[in-house]
This record gives sequence, structure tokens and C-alpha cells, in this order.
Amino acid sequence: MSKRVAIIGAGPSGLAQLRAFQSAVENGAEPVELVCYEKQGDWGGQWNYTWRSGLDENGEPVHSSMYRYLWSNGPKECLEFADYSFEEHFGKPIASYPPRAVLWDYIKGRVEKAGVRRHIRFNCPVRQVEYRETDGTFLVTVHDHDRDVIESEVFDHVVVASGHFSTPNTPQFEGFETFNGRILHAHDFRDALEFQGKSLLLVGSSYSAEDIGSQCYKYGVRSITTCYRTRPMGFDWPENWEEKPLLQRVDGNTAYFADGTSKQIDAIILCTGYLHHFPFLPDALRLQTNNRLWPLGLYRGVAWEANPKLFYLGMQDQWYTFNMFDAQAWYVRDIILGRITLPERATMTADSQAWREREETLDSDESMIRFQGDYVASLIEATDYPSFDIEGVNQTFLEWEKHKHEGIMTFRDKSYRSLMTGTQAPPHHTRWLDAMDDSLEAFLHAPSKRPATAEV
Ligand code: FAD
Ligand code: NA7
Repeated sequence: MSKRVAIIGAGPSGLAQLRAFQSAVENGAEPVELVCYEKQGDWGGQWNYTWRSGLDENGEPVHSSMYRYLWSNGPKECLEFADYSFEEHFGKPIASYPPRAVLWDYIKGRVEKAGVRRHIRFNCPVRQVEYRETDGTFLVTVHDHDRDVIESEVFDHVVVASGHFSTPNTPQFEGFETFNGRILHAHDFRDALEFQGKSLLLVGSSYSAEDIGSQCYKYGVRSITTCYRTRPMGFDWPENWEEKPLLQRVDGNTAYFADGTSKQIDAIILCTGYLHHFPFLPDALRLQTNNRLWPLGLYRGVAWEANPKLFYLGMQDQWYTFNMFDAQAWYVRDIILGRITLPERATMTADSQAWREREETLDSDESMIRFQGDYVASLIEATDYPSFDIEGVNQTFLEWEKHKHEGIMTFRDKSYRSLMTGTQAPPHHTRWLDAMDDSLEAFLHAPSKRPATAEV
């Protein structure tokens, strides 16, 4: 009887797992039985935008932290799939920083081609995973909202691909209860136009603060103040954007900061990151970590050392994204297919510890990028995932960093060379700051020129 594998989540990681198995079968492997449970009504994970926040149509916590007008915050050349290029998908080279809809289309293109949608059960949040010592199987319990039934099935393996940028980390600051404006977490931010003409305070100094602030700047916010706990982002901000040390308290509409300064603000967005949250897993199977490059307990970043029939994908902090999820999914696939044999637990733990020790020495963006690049390379070496120029990707990340420091509002106008096809991306037809329509159609087609008026 073929093995049964449950995949939790049909975002980029879960879809990578489906594609990995389909690719093995295409190359002659015996099929395994795959069931991918997805709590949303469609695939693509974070890239599947919803206007909803709070609870979804089924009463489940909304997964998406995605906002309208999001454009990739890194070059697409760094996340390109090695087995499905942007050029193959769009039939032509496209610019380096696509908006969300374009990336979603790209993610979908590969799995539509692979024909794996039939394995996915949509509107099916996983409620519980139980490991049964008696026969070494997992009992997975889900709520199928389409049929409104709660049911359980037995699997040999479980792959957790439920993402970790969905459950907000929401610190409290003095005076929040009586603040006279809106307070929200980045998870619930949707449309920058809501903040047009307002003075906005963003707490946090990482991607969400940078991206949401840039969005709001683009769509006409009056002023932006970001505040940091550890260190400032340090970009050359536009003149209505100020960076301050951490918020201490708010009083009415006044925010007070650690340097003794204060500022009038209309709204606060907590860009304070996310929690790894797995309410469906018992303690013995549950990864507990903050957002970092090397969470402990996962051999090669994927196999749950305490019970390596269970796997996690995409649980690391991310420089690399889509092609790292692929590298992980191919590796997990090969463990499940018996092509890779896992060592004893003590050896797995020692290996993870060595990666952790190296992670703890990382002191610059460059060292972190190289660390993750080495990790991706080490996985790819072990499987038949198409090899690609990791050092080239590292270099592209470094160029991107340089471009951000040259101009935080202009870096999205730059272009890079594909490490998969060698093609240099064309510049986008419109500067990012002026590109207000971020639909797929507007991105792919230059605006038509108005016909010249006839001379009289
Ligand atoms: P997700 O995309 O989060 O997908 C997880 C899936 O699991 C979801 O579909 C969810 O519904 C499902 N799920 C969760 N719980 C359950 C359950 N109990 N049962 C069933 N299904 C469940 N990366 C980039 O490369 N470039 C960017 O520009 C970029 N921008 C980002 C912007 C935002 C606002 C966020 C939040 C992330 C961004 N990322 C970006 C990182 C992004 O997380 C990854 O690109 C990618 O989406 C991660 O894929 P994933 O499949 O691991 O997780
Ligand atoms: P990150 O990258 O995990 O960053 C979280 C930020 O929040 C970081 O600056 C933290 O500061 C800050 N933080 C966390 N807790 C607090 C408290 N209590 N007080 C003040 N500041 C705090 O999350 P992001 O949301 O920015 O990015 C995650 C993903 O979403 C990423 O892939 C993006 O593309 C979108 P620290 O530096 O730890 O002091």
C-alpha cells in the first residue's frame, strides 16, 4: 500500500511539496497518496489577497497579512523557481519587482501545469494532529467547512506548511486603551488609502514597518514616524518620515518616545512581527521558536528531530523564499521516498546545533544571506532539484541592499539578471512611486500612449 502524506497549507511551501512529489512521479517514482488541507478557499497562502481581516467567512482567523498595493520587497530573481522561470510563465522577460497579483499568478502557473490542485481540500482547517505510538501513524482531524463536518484520517507522514507570518505579535504600550485613534497590527493592514492625510506611527523596524510605511508614503500619508526597539532601519527617508527610538507611552493623541521627544499622531500600526503558532499540534510535535534563521529541533531545517515522520517547511526567517521552500520540499520528499536516510537523533541534533552555532555568529546582512544560501545549497546537493547559481542569488541580494541604501523609494525601479535563464530583466514601464495601478494587466502592459491630437 502506498504511503499517505498530509500537507497542512497550500501556500508556496505546501505547493512546493505537491510539486516535488509530482516531479518524482513524472520521473518514474511510485506515487504516494497526498492530501493537502488548506483552510482558505484558494491556494497561494499569503499571496492570495483578501479584503477580510479578523475572522473569515467560516469564522476562522484570517490567515492573510497581505495588503493591497504590495510589490515584491526583494528582486524576483532571488525567489525564482529553478524548474519554472518567470520567462516561461509570462512568455517574456518582466521587470524585477512585481506586484502581488503577478507573483500569485506565477506561483499558480507552476502548480496548474503540474496538475496538483486535485490533491487539495479547500476550506479545511486542520484542527488536530495526533501521533499514535501503537502503529506509528498520525490521526489528522479537520473541519471541512464546505460539508460542515469534522473528520479524521490516518497518515504515515505530516508536513506542516502553515506559514509563520499570520498570528500577530501585539505588544501593549501605556495609554493604548485611551488612544483617540485606530490601533492595528500589520496583519490587519489592507489599504494605504485609509491613512491618506494622516500622521502615522509604526512600531517596529523590519520589513513590515518599511513596506507599510513606503506604501502609505506613496498613497499620500501626511507623516510617518517609525520607532525601533533595537536599531533603526537607517535608510535615507523622505522628509515627512522620521525614525525614533521606541515608543514609551501615548496620551490622547500624543506619542512619547525613549529619547524624550513626542509627536501628535492619528493612528498606530504595530509592525512587531508574528508568532509561530500551531494550535493543531500537541507539545511533543510543536515547534517553539521566534523568527530566526535557525530554529532548533529541525534536522536540516525540516525534519522534526523528536519524531522525524513529521516535517516543517518554511519556518525560518526568510531572505530566500520560494526556491528555499522548493529545496526543503524536495529534501522532505526524498526522506519520505526513502532516498535519503536520516541519521540517529543525536547526530541530527548535533548537526542542527552546529548550524545554530554558526547562526549565532552572524553579524551582518551579508553573513545572514550567505548562511541561508549555504543552507539552500546543502539541501539542493542532496536531491534532483535543478541546481542554480546560489552565489549569484547572494550577489543579487547584496545589490538589492545597496540599491535600498541608495534610495528607499527608488530601489524597486532597478533590474537584475535571472540566475535561471540568464536574461536581464527590462526596467518597468513606470516608476514604482508613480505606478498606482498594481493589477497584473497594468504591470505586464505599458500604458497605451494617447494618440497625438491632430494639428490644426
Ligand atoms: P503562507 O504563504 O503563509 O501559507 C500558509 C498556508 O497554510 C496558507 O494558505 C494558510 O491558509 C494555510 N494554513 C494555515 N493554518 C492552517 C490550518 N490549520 N489548516 C489548513 N491550512 C492552514 N516573501 C517574498 O519572497 N517577497 C515578498 O515581497 C514578501 N512579502 C511579504 C509580505 C507580507 C505582508 C508577508 C506576510 C509575507 C511576505 N513574504 C514575502 C514572505 C511570505 O511569507 C512567503 O513569500 C510565503 O508566502 C511563505 O509561504 P508559506 O507557504 O510557508 O506560508
Ligand atoms: P520581523 O522581521 O520579525 O520583525 C519584527 C519587528 O518588530 C522587529 O523590528 C522587532 O524589533 C519588532 N518588535 C517585536 N516585538 C517588539 C516589541 N515588543 N516592541 C517593539 N518592537 C518589537 O517581522 P515583520 O513583520 O517586519 O516581517 C515579517 C515578514 O512579513 C517578512 O517576510 C515581510 O516580508 C513581511 P527587534 O529588532 O527584535 O528589536
